[in-house]
Amino acid sequence: MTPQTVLTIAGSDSGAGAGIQADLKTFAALGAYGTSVLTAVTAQNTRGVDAVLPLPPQTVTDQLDSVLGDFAVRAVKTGMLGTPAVADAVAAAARDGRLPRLVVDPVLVATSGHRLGVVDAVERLLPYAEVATPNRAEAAALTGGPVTTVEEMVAAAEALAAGGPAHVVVTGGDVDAAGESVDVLVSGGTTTLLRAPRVATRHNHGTGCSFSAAIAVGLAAGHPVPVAVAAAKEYVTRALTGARGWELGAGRGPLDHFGWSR
Ligand code: PXL
Repeated sequence: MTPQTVLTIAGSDSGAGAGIQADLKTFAALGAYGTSVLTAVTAQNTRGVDAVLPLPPQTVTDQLDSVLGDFAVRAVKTGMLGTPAVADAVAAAARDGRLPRLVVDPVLVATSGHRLGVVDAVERLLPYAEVATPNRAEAAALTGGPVTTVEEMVAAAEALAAGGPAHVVVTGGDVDAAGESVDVLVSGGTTTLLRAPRVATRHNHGTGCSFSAAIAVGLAAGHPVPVAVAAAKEYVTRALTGARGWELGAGRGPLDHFGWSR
């Protein structure tokens, strides 16, 4: 059977733990056919980001035209956009209705501290998102308030949902919640806490990328947002668990994307 086609619009991670590489692995692990539009090239490994080259907006538009002109793309996710000009190019495609079932992962800063995007750029795209998936730091940057507790995650998710995307998940894999990873989903006016056991590992590089990519696969299959989000959380928990004993690089290593199928 022909797989559903999904598209990631994101940056390249040369260490292949996050970005385009994490997205394509997630798509493949979950049975979708992944296409990719690169927004930037990063030089990085498990220890951090060493250099970033944003691509020209026209190069992004050219890739979008090539992919969307040929493939029946069912769902799209965006990750690192890099510059406001690239965000504008992507937002123009969204405005024209060319990016179905859009998941926006508002990537702003790598865990290593390297800046990968600006709030201004992300805000240009958020109004077109069906689902937005900020982590706590990104939710704080977008709402202007601290997001350190589950209560603040709820407030931030509700504030973001009021201003654009129909569905918002604020991820809190790192929130202090008694050994649990808690995400907050606001969907159709209803707020839900999604809980999973916290996986004790430093190999969590690319968790956010993989989560939003997995949501896009669920949406491409036609699932409602809450179903796609719950399945994505299960997938990421499994991928984190699989990589606990891995030794790939000296820093924060990648997830076990294909543990799902083993
Ligand atoms: O996890 C956010 C992210 C997204 N995209 C790229 C990245 C990172 C984090 O390092 O490198 C390319």
